Amino acid sequence: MATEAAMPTPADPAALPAWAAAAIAALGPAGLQRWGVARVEGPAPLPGARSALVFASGGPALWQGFVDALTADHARLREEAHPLDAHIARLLRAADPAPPPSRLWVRCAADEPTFVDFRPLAAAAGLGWPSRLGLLLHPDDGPWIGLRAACFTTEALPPTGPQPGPGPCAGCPAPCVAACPVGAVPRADGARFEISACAAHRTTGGCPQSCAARNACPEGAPSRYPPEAQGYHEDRARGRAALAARLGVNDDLHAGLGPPWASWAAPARP
Ligand code: B12
Ligand code: SF4
Ligand code: SF4
Repeated sequence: MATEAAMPTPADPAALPAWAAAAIAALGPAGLQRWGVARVEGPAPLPGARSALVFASGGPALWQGFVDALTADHARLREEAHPLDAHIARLLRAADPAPPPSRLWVRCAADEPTFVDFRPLAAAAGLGWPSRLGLLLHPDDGPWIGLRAACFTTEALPPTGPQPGPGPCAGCPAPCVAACPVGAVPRADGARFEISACAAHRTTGGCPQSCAARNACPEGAPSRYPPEAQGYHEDRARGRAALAARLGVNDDLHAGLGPPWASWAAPARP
């Protein structure tokens, strides 16, 4: 799938079809408040797709809504293998309950059967810049943005991206480099994040609760996820257990379910 973004235009839901404006209005208050439109060219998960409306969560709002939902209904934690992904799937279904064949929602989730490489797509939709950390940096949320879903549509929607200029890494003293204990974040401009160094460290117990390099980035500091959310994302098994204990949920059905550590040990590089 090739994507191409036009010059930046103001992100105005009123310029979009009613279903898209309604989805933006419904998802924003739930913490999926960052969105943008990328032009799609070439193969895509939906044949004939011309645009993708991309949704992301900025800062801790999505996590807070998720915890509120679990607090109201403990079964959502106990019975779901991937409760945050299931929470987002519910939000998307409510926002667009009966999509016609001309549009297809693809989630960025552990249990999503359709793979989309979300970082380039989100960058094309104007949701941020590439960074030394390997993560997309949002203008307000910095690295504290989670890419959650894209709705591919055969309609040609007005594109919103990309962000102008090189982004915040240009000229930054790069505290992220020194913060990483194993040198996974490259000092050299343009070099790739060393996922294998990070993976080797983590598979032997390093950085169990949070990524020091991500936390050292000054961009979007007020949007940093709370420690509980960082723990859940970094080590699902431990983070999930901590969440269940705090909420008083019996987590016997999926205890020990964690991230796919094998993919850290042997990252799928082309
Ligand atoms: C597999 C995966 C991993 C693997 C990495 C394997 C690998 N090959 O690198 C592991 C498990 C190690 C991992 C770790 C993490 N991940 Co991860 N991961 C993914 C996943 C599921 C697919 C990525 C992928 O394999 N793409 C395909 C391969 C071919 O791409 P690639 O070789 O890495 O890179 C190509 C392009 O993507 C491009 N590119 C690479 N990096 C970037 C960055 C930007 C900004 C752009 C524009 C382009 C670009 O260059 C390459 C050209 O071929 C995505 C979700 C998704 N579906 O996109 C999340 C995702 C990338 N991960 C994410 C995060 C947050 C993390 C972690 C911080 C862990 C965590 N707490 O969640 C760490 C940090 C990794 C780091 N600093 O880079 C977020 C990033 C959000 C953001 N702001 O950018 C994503 C988008 C998930 C999400 N829901 O938001 N991840
Ligand atoms: S600390 Fe600076 S160099 Fe590192 S990712 Fe953040 S903005 Fe980029
Ligand atoms: S998780 Fe740890 S090893 Fe990996 S990039 Fe972050 S600080 Fe470095």
